[in-house]
Amino acid sequence: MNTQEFIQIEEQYGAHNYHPLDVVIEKAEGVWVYDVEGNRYLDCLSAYSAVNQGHVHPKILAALVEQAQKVTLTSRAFRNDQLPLLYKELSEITGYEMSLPMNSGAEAVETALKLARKWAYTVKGVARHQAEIITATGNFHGRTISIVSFSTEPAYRDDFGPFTPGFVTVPYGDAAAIEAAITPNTAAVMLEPIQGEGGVIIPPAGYLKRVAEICKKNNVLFIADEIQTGLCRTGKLFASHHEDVRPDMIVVGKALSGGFYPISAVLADTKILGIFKPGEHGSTFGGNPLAAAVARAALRVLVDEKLAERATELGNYFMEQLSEIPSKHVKEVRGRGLLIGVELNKDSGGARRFCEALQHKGILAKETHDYVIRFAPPLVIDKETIDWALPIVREVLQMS
Ligand code: IF1
Repeated sequence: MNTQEFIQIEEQYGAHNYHPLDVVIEKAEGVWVYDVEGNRYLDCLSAYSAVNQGHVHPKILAALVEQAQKVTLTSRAFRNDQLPLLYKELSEITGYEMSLPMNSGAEAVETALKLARKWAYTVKGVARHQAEIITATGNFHGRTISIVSFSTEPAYRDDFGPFTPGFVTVPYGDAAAIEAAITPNTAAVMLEPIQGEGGVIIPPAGYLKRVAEICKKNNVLFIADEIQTGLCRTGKLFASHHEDVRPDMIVVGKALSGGFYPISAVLADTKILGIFKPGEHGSTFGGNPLAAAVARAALRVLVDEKLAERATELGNYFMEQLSEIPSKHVKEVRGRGLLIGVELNKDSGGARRFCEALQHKGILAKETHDYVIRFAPPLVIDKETIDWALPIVREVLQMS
């Protein structure tokens, strides 16, 4: 079957909860994906930063195949030989004493929210069911009803009420607004160190550090959602590290498996993660041996291939070159490491048409919030490939 035939079937039988580009991918390797006609594209989305290690990384594939032939799922009613090793290796790599594995990023975010509330009631002494969690405008933390309850994006939130109470939203980037929103019932502040979906929004220098100080001073937990910005994407293991901030909880997902398998986790020290007692939280697939084996291999690739350093070096080069492209459409080029956003002017006609033009020239990029083109290729990209892409991006940004 060809592209149109696949699209026709998808449109008929599948819910239309996305508006994807009309490219039907059949296989992928490294930074390249191939459609059903054999056309090759440079992937500049990395499945929203889930394939930082590159598509179908051989070492992660080998770990998946080897484990899948042994045992894939034991449930947590019993133990398995991969999860303890993942716990240990996550702790050694991230510096957090404990972790709690889940499957999707949203599940891990919900886990962090539940943990913050339980901490508020059992440690801080907040009156039960009065806990408040502060979040930021422009946030994206997942699609569950509790998470969209504090979304400021109408498309993500409207029509899904009634909403979960206990969330306070303040302008992103404004530390004073967070301090002003803190009450005796505040359990936590949850932020993305850089807002990916919000349009690659980088907060003012010192913001994260200031928020961490405010949280410490007010006995409030600082939760960093690093599901998209973490695991080397922005040039450090975690984006929080750009300001030497060590959040009380870090939420990871996506590249934790290199795109092979849904696995996410909450990272924290024992004084926080030790609060959960047996039976209080969990999930059928959470911590399964296949996910754990895949995550162990994915983490090893990040470290062995020095992907954080690579993201810094190649991200700086890519951003520098993009900034030099003269284009009446470009308002700003911004980013950190290989999480880059090109914001277009409001009279540009919107980012979608540029993404479609890029697609027809062999580059897959995704618009976010109508006017930003996100460039986030796998961190295994090389300078030669960036140099191959730049003339194409230039041509597209200079179209009328
Ligand atoms: C979609 C956005 C990105 C995330 C952060 C939690 C989650 C995500 C910072 C939830 C997930 C994905 C979800 C996917 C598209 C994509 C996305 F456009 F939706 F917002 F990346 F920016 N925290 N982001 O970025 O993780 O439950 O999906 O595993 O829902 O359309 P998940």
